[in-house]
Amino acid sequence: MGAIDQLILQLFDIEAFKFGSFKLKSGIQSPIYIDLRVIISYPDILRSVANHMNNILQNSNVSFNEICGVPYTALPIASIICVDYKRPMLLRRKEAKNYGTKKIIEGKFRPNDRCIIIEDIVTTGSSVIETAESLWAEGLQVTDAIVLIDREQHGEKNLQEKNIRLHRVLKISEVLDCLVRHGKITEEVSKNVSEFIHGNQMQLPTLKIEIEDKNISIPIRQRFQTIIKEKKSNLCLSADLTSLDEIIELSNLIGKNICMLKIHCDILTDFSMDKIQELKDVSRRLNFLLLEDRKFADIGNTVALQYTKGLFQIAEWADLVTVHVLPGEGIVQALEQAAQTINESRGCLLIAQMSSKGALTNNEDYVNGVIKCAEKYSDFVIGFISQSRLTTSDKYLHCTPGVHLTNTGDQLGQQYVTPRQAIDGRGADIVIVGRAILDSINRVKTAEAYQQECYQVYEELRKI
Ligand code: 5BU
Repeated sequence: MGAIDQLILQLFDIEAFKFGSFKLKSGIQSPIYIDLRVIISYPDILRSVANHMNNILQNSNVSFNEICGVPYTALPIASIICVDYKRPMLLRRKEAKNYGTKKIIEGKFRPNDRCIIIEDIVTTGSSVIETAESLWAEGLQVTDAIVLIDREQHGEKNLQEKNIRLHRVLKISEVLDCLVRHGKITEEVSKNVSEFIHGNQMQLPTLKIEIEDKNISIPIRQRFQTIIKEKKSNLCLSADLTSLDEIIELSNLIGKNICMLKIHCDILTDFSMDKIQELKDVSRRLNFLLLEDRKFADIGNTVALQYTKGLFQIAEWADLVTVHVLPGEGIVQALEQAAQTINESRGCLLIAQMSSKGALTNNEDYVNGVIKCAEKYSDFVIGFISQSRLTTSDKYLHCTPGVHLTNTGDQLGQQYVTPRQAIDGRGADIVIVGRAILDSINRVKTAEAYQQECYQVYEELRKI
């Protein structure tokens, strides 16, 4: 008898497969019930399951640094494989702790490490996807998952859509064939189960935000507002670093905490369209917007070229750009027209007031002109860079830079307020933070702290 048949029969003997009529969590009546938790009571079977997974690992040539088991049943299996391969194990908590470190992934790893996921059974693939998403958020690379049984209910396709390859020891159809061949179940039972499986293909309900991401016509304003609410973050990281590689690495780590990443592409020493595409991919995966803080300030014809052409082709990748209205509203008209050649929704933030000492922008006439311009081009202008609340309309997001919890300014005119002062005193919706995070000892922890502080104050005041 082949090793696979042997494993299936062992699982049958310990009643990991039950046939009859079972009510599932979803309320659906199922002719099969698979309970792999029982294997922990049978060390030989546990060993054999791990061996089969080891074979898959060897044959598929998947390289990995760590192994992450999905609680609970897959954890003992993953532990055995980790010991066999002498590789560290990770695990994803079911709930983040609400005390201490709030970590969701336990175990040691480095950003960019490759990690494979081990799961006992896959139906829709949702638990593997959830695990992968938490690992991605920590900057790990996850492309492969190994499972003991694939129920063949669309899990493989759901995983494929997330770029995760599914490797399985057993397919449910193989289990049924084997049990019929060995006289454990009748043809009729097998047919019944097959029909149930085929009739219950479970495409994952696509999250609202994913629909929005894929739907390129979704207005950027709406996407922004959804991101803020769903991620509970109104923090924009100003990633004023000169290496795009470093920004990509950082955004992999901090992306989960921010609603927007702001960059200055003209300070990058390693800019390329390929790399910026990589950053765009991270922004889609971790669900934040990309703002190029270009501060356009020329006549319409020139800015349209600066926006779409040259080395940076900003319009191709930046969801939002910043614009001075100093040259008159033609500048916004030109950018809006240029953005229409792009197949995704684009928008801009008008610079109404600046945070720096002695800024000439900060007079009433100027600011009124900016507001008028926003109203005229309200399909493209989704908000302001400001130091005070300019309008009562919820349509415009007020984004405020010059924020630091412990400093009051720098040597070159920057002036800081705290997140609370920015949101409460100055009416900010979005808080833009740069060096307070970048120069901190632990950027990830500091970003988490700013996210929490900013959103808490925002929630308190705006009662989201
Ligand atoms: P900081 O490190 O938090 O001081 O960085 C602030 C960022 O916001 C930086 O990229 C500035 O270019 C940007 N900024 C600003 O500080 N003040 C303004 O009024 C405007 C932009 Br507009």
